[in-house]
Amino acid sequence: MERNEKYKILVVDDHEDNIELLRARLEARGYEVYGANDGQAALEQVEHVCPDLILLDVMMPKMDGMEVVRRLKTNKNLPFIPVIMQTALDSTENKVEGLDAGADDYITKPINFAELEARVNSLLRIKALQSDLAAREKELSELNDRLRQISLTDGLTQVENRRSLEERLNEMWQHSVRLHEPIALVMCDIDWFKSVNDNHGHQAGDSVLKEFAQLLKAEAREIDRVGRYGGEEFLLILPGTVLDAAVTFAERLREKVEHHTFTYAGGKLCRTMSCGVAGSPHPRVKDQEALLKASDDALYVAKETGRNRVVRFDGAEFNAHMQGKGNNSTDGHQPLRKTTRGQGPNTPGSPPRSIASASSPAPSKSPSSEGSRASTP
Ligand code: GH3
Ligand code: MG
Ligand code: MG
Repeated sequence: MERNEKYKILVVDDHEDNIELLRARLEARGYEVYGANDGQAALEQVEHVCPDLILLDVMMPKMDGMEVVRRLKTNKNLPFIPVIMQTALDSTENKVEGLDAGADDYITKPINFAELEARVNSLLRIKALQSDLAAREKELSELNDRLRQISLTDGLTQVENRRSLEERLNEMWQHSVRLHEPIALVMCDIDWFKSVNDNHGHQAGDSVLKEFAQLLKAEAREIDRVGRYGGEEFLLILPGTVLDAAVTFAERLREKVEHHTFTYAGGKLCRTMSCGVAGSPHPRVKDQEALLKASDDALYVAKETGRNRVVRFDGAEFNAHMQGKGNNSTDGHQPLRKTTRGQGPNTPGSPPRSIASASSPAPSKSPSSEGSRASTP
């Protein structure tokens, strides 16, 4: 492996003469040499200079070489540093003990320098391969993180995508159950969005979606999750929030959107949104699927009752509408057909049904009046 820096070798020996002898030889071969006279000094040098290889004497007073290698090899904060034990005892037992303690090789004193050089070179080659491998692993792990990030982000709006929302909801639901904390959902859908595409082009539609996502994000708290659940449908997960507070929040969002002017290349336009809000604890919300469905059902009612409005799951208006429909089974097992949303009397082009109560905001204008609301700068 090509490398510009010199390799750093730490020589550990309680005899200064031995260190100097090896220093002269190794420096002549182009290595940068550091010395330490005892085990403790060796460990300190390792922290300071982080050597590429250690030549370690076994027999030393206080802390012997075996203990030094044991400590080095069990220190998880250190990279791989090859250790060659140098021992005067040419006994198999001694070599085995050194290798067991974590040494990578051994050499017997008196040192044959040609042999030492060959062992040093071979271990430095392994070390270089190791470093290369570690760098690749790091790169791969960063790439994996990036891929995961991409897989959880909506490409167009850069907010979380449906998969991410479902993962987060799952986690947050478990958390809320464990800690007996409330949790709420706001399901939002842009009203008459199709007509943005139809009247101003798909790119204008894309611009509106991006701006809409940022608008929701700006209003949400740091701990809330905001994501794109489907085409022009967005979900907010509000942990630690009771249903009443979530309805108030959704109403504020609805007003923001109503008064916002969306900009696209070539013009400006306004849009409204409808929201369905559900929360837990609630006697009819037993799990996260039921919570999600409750918010979706409430959104359905918001669409059916005029759009540009916030409907609370299991509120008076919700229940009246469901009874009128002959469908009050919202316990999470009988889904309302999504396809009914935006159809029937509210088919784009026809005015929305105006059965909103007096206290409700004015129903959103139908796309038939779009021309007057979209302006060109
Ligand atoms: P409603 O008030 O009932 O929600 O009416 P709507 O027109 O908003 O709803 P509808 O379901 O009829 O149409 C949704 C449209 O959203 C249709 C689809 O082409 C468009 N859409 C979905 N995803 C994208 C997107 O990524 N970009 C653009 N430009 N349009 C999209
Ligand atoms: Mg819509
Ligand atoms: Mg929709």
